[in-house]
Amino acid sequence: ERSTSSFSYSSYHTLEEIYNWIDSFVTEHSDIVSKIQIGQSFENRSILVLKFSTGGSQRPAIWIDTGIHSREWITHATGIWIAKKIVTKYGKDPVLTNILNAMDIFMEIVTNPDGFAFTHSMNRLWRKNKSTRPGIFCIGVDLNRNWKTGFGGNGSNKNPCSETYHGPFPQSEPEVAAIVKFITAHGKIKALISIHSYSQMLMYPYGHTLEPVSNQRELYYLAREAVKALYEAHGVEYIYGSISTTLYVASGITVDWAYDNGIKYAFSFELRDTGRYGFLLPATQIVPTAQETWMAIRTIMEHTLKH
Ligand code: ING
Ligand code: ZN
Repeated sequence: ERSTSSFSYSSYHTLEEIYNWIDSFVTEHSDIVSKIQIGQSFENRSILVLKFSTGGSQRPAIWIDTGIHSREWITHATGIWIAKKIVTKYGKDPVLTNILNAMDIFMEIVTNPDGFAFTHSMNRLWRKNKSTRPGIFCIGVDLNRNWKTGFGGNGSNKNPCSETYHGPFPQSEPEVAAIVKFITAHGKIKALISIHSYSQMLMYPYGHTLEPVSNQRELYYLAREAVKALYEAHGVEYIYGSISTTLYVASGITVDWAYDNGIKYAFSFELRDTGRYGFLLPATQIVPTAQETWMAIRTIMEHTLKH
């Protein structure tokens, strides 16, 4: 793939295709996008982040990650479409333009590259990463149970064979440690959006406890606004609320860590659908899913900019 003009935004792609697209994309939009390698996966693949910036030095920023669970293919595809949307609409969409004139946006499209490669080669429904440890016969840690906040608590599993295995210690996995290091060093991430599928939900912390966060009312009203904007795109209904009260208790998750590390706008999406196709969402739904998700993310970004 030498240019993004031949890339299909309405198809699912392999890791190699996505990494080639990233290289073409940053070359074609070098005025606004750059590529940062924040680390390496367990199997030594590059962990890449796209940085969207219109200047300044280390502006406050918004973080978006997709694909932390490798089988959730709609999330990578949505991230790619949104990246393209951002470069296309800067200078045209006044809301996005205001955001990018004051803040940077970071996007990690393939947050679990080893797992993603495995979903193409061996097991389409692989969720965890691919780490192995001496004396442990099952493979992989759930990267959405490996964060320090609430590590090892309810809704995570100490059995390495479990789909929600939390790993041997907090941030044991290079894919998680790389993000922790990057976000901590940056120091000015104001919003974090971690994208999963499926179930059609928009949620905020906490996951590890039923206790409400200090700005829970603000997050509730912002989620309502974002879900309304999403609905207006294609009439798809999302439910919203805290993770623990809306979905289930889950510990050691990305957004709880983000929140307790000063990122007061921390959200997690569960994209389409509600189970008809589940993780195997037809590619015909990529663009509509991305369009509606973008409207919700834009709402969250706009609020973050104003506060
Ligand atoms: N479900 C998520 C999981 O990790 C989730 C639900 C999302 C929990 C965000 C906590 C935070 O169990 C899927 N489908 O991955
Ligand atoms: Zn997930």
